Amino acid sequence: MAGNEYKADDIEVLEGLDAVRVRPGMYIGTTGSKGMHHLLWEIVDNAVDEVVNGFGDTVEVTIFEDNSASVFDNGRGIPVDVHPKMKISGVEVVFTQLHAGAKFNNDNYNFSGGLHGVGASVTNALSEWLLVEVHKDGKLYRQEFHSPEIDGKIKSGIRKNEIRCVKDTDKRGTYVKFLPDPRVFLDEKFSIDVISKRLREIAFLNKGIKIVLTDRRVKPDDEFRVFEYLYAGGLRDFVLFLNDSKDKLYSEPIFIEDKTDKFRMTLSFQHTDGYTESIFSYVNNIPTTEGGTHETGFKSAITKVLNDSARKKGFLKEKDSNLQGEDFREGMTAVLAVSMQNVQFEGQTKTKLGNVEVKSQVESLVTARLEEYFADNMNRPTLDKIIQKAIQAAKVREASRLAKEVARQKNSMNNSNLVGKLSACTGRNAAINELFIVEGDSAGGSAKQGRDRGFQAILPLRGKPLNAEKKRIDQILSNDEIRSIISALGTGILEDYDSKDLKYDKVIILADADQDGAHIRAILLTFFFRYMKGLITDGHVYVGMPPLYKVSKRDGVRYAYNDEELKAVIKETGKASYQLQRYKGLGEMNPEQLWETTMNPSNRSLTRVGIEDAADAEKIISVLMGDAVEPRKRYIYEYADFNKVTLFDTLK
Ligand code: 1YM
Repeated sequence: MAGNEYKADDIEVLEGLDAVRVRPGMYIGTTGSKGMHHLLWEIVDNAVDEVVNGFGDTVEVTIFEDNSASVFDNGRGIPVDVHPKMKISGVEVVFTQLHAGAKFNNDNYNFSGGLHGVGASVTNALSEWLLVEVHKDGKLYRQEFHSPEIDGKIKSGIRKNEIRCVKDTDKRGTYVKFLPDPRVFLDEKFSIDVISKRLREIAFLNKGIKIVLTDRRVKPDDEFRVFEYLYAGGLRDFVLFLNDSKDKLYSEPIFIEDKTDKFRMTLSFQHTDGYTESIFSYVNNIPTTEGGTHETGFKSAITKVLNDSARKKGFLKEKDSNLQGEDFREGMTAVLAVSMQNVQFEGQTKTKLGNVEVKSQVESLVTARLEEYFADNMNRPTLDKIIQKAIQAAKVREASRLAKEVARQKNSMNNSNLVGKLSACTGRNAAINELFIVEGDSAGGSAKQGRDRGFQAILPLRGKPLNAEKKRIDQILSNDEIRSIISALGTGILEDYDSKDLKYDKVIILADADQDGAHIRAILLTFFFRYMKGLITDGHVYVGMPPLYKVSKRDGVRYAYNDEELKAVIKETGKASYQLQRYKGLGEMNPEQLWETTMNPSNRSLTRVGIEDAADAEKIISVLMGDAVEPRKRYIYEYADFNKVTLFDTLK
């Protein structure tokens, strides 16, 4: 360090506000847009504090053409008298001393004091100029600050003049106007979107206060843009606002407000018929986007209260297990705000409340007030709707768990008893193997005996499978018929569907040629369409066509698959006598006949099922197989009778 030794004199001692300019990041995070807006929030916070504490009722914010901003509140006005120790005005203390704030005592809690704010002095330090006007006791006082460059160095936020009374006034309150220093923030400009959003949020969080925002940066002859926010309902209005475009489960948001001496909590929530959970939480008006102990307390309280109610009201029986918190929160929009002292922020972005005691505070407040709310019979319909929705959510949750389990087990399902019904084929070549899904046990028996067991497997269906269009996934997946189909095919379902694991090249539906058979076909096709679409789009699904008639003559037997064929066969017979049998179902055929007419690849007639237009198929399925009766009637009336309607295009 030769010739470069430090002396005490070289050590620069940065006084007060100059330190802010050297390391602005330490005080406002960035010198970008966010940091510049922070200057405004410091002043807004002081104004809002004053109004929230009951002095005055209005905060006015104005953005000017030169990117300066002003804030006015009609409260008491910052003290203008000389501070006994500092020998400067109260205003000067507030704007030049880091972390200056009002003194707090037990009668005078200020929840936000010194918590989020770094203080109005930081705004002054990073402004080119700042003006304060205090309307107090009939007088208007004014003091100005600026940051001039002196001897090549910027002096930050020094006073331009002592505070002085400039005239009489009949107003009350504090007006602060400042210009963010372009030497710090370069070309950054105030964003009316950012500011209006935050001011609206503050208005929601502090019911009854009026906030007026004016943007004066408009072309000369335009009207200024003015926004006014005042919410008598506070968080209740916030929730209604958030749910505005949604379908609500009940019209009146639940609203809870409570305070102990050092802790205040406000909560409002309302369920929509959607599935997303949106919880917004705040501490001292600051968003806690990462959540924290207040949210945890809120969540455990509603889970407990609603589970207890569900049991008490008989929605949950003794043997039923509790619903989970996420079930109760499905579709819920909630806003939770707490005000407290000594806040500890944690998390990646320091937006998570860390104070452990808050969990139990919120939990017991919410529990007590919610129990009270739901004890009122007037609120019973709301309670019922919330619980019913949660029960539904739990079923869906259980169903997706099941679906995943089915998918996971898809390869090991061979061993499960479900496949007991399946008569597997002996060959292992998936490229030629065929699975016949056969309506009824007796036809299944014939098919089993008549088949070529080398490549043909038989799965008899006992009853009708569930209609995938009408039942929830959990019901569908607990249906035996459906489960045996899934396990026989091996592919898994839905997002787990994997064509690589398909064990058959052809999946052939064999049902009777009557109304019931048509219904079973439609149900199976609907299931494949909803749960294994690839099976259809890849052309693996076929409909088997059993004959409708058997014509026995002396020289042998002929089969006819429809009325036209029957006519032709009878014509061929000429004058010879014949015996005609009309099959009423597959079960009337013996194994040999079934093989000959329907299963033998060289004689049979199969119809391949395809989808020409998926969206169209979607629509048709939901109309034909769904719940709504009217559209189905209309469709059938317009197009065909149900039996003949082709659910899908059939590709020969
Ligand atoms: C446009 C910004 O700063 N309003 C404001 C600030 C104060 C008071 C009133 C106030 C507070 C108290 C007593 C008190 C502040 N005063 C101080 C300090 N609007 C704006 N309105 N009298 C007036 O809290 O006891 C800090 S902020 F420290 F001087 F008391």
